[in-house]
Amino acid sequence: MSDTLQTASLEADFDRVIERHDRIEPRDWMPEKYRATLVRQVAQHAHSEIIGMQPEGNWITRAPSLRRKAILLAKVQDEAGHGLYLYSACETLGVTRAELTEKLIAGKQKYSSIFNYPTLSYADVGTIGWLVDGAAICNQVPLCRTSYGPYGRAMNRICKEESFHQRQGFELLLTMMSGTDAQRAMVQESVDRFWWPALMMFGPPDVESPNTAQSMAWRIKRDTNDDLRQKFVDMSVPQAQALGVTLPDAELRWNEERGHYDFTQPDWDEFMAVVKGSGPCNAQRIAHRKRALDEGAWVREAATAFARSQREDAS
Ligand code: FAQ
Repeated sequence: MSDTLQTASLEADFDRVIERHDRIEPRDWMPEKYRATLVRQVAQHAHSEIIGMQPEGNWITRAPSLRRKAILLAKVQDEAGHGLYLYSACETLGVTRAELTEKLIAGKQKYSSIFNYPTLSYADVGTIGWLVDGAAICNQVPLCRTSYGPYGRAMNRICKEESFHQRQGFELLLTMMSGTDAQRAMVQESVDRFWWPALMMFGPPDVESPNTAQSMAWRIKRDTNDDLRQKFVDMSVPQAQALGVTLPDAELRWNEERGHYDFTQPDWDEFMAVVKGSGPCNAQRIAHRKRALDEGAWVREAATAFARSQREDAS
């Protein structure tokens, strides 16, 4: 068979797997652009989990009680674990974790815009759990059915843990909301700051999203950015009412005809600026990641030397 005929037949097999809502596995043939799209999305997702440790990690030494410190430590450790599952999934596509980290530090790969905003009070730990993990769950539950096997399986486990994170954030805010006026004001101020960046997490509006159509056709993404954003708003409004906080959007109201809440779009110019590196914490986040990488070099060298000596002893 000629090369062209063989590629056409492999492509037809690939299309049939996608059509059946089945999984593509690492050793299966896949179009180069499918592979590149997955590397881009999964790497960006992994980097988000790792960089996402920083805003909450900022409060570990200043947690208000031993119980809150233990909860926060466990959550931040979970995010590290999520990053590692996702780097492993990405490595099945023929890239190494070291290459991906290098690209992150060089600004050639992205991470979620949300982590370029600062955490200014302990209420932010609760708001990140409630809104940021809440948005992450909305986005990630459908990704459990993504077409690439290792990514979907990583998402199954991550989603279970993210649901727990969301509940702990809500519980922290609920506790603060039943406290003093100052604590309630702290929660409201935090929600006012995080609401708009949380809406941005789903990516640009569908009409401006260059990747959505192809990623949906390949079933890498299972829903569009706008559909997931709407789902998040619909889910968050009753939760805000239960907490007793006001979401900072005067246009937020139930639309009987649509069966959804109407809401104001976030500032997309701000989103673009943050994605391009001009957010409040972009430089700080990457500098911190680079410092951790440099300071950990001796650990990686020692682990590699130990693994090599074990292999030599065994042979
Ligand atoms: N931030 O065409 P689209 C977490 C980029 S949750 C930065 O719509 P796509 C858990 C996008 O890459 C957060 N950049 O792109 C946690 C593209 O640029 P490129 C992580 C963004 O891929 C909680 C361009 O804009 N979750 O970490 C963002 O089809 C608490 C055009 O956009 C995931 O990554 C953004 N928000 O859709 C951890 C979920 N949005 O690459 C710690 C998986 C878009 O062409 C504490 N990812 N861009 O140069 C996805 O579902 C998708 O990649 C989207 C973007 C929906 C994020």
